[in-house]
Amino acid sequence: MVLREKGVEFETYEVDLSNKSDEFLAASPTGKVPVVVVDGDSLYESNVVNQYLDEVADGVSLLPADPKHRAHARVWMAFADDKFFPALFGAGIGRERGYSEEKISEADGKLAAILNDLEKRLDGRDYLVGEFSLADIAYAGNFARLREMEEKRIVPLEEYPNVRVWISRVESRESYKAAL
Ligand SMILES: N[C@@H](CCC(=O)N[C@@H](CS)C(=O)NCC(=O)O)C(=O)O
Repeated sequence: MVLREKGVEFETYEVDLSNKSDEFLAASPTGKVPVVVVDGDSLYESNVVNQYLDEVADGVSLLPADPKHRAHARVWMAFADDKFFPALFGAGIGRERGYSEEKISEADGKLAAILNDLEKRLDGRDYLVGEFSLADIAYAGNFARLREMEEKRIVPLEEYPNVRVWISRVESRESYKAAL
């Protein structure tokens, strides 16, 4: 999404994460995606990579200009990493991987609290911080998973109308549709 929002041309290569090549493991110290190799140095952690790309590529800036607003964008990026993703993972993949009922219901409760925080934040806002930014992108990678969980009735998205509209707003961007 970042590359497309910035108008950067790129080619896509598939990485088989169930059978990682030596080339990939040499590039990715954590064995995970995303990773960007710049002059032999590997940069990883999606929010770090996204900020790097935003800084080096021309095109519209994906962080607000005002330092305080930038800080808020980073707060919401950290919230995605530290809270949203682990809770979504626990509630979604946890079921597939046979976590105990107790662990799953704990993850469901955490996810509900997190969606509630997002719901409040999005009240009266189109995006998390000002215009569309890296803060929104930090969540978008998991929207498809969230939709699946909605279909399976694991997540009652109708209880979070602001979140629902925000998800649709992000999903309607060309950069999102092209990245799917
Ligand atoms: N916090 C990291 C998470 C990266 C991550 O977990 N990537 C997954 C794909 S979404 C991965 O590469 N998994 C392969 C593996 O763990 O073997 C980030 O945001 O970049």
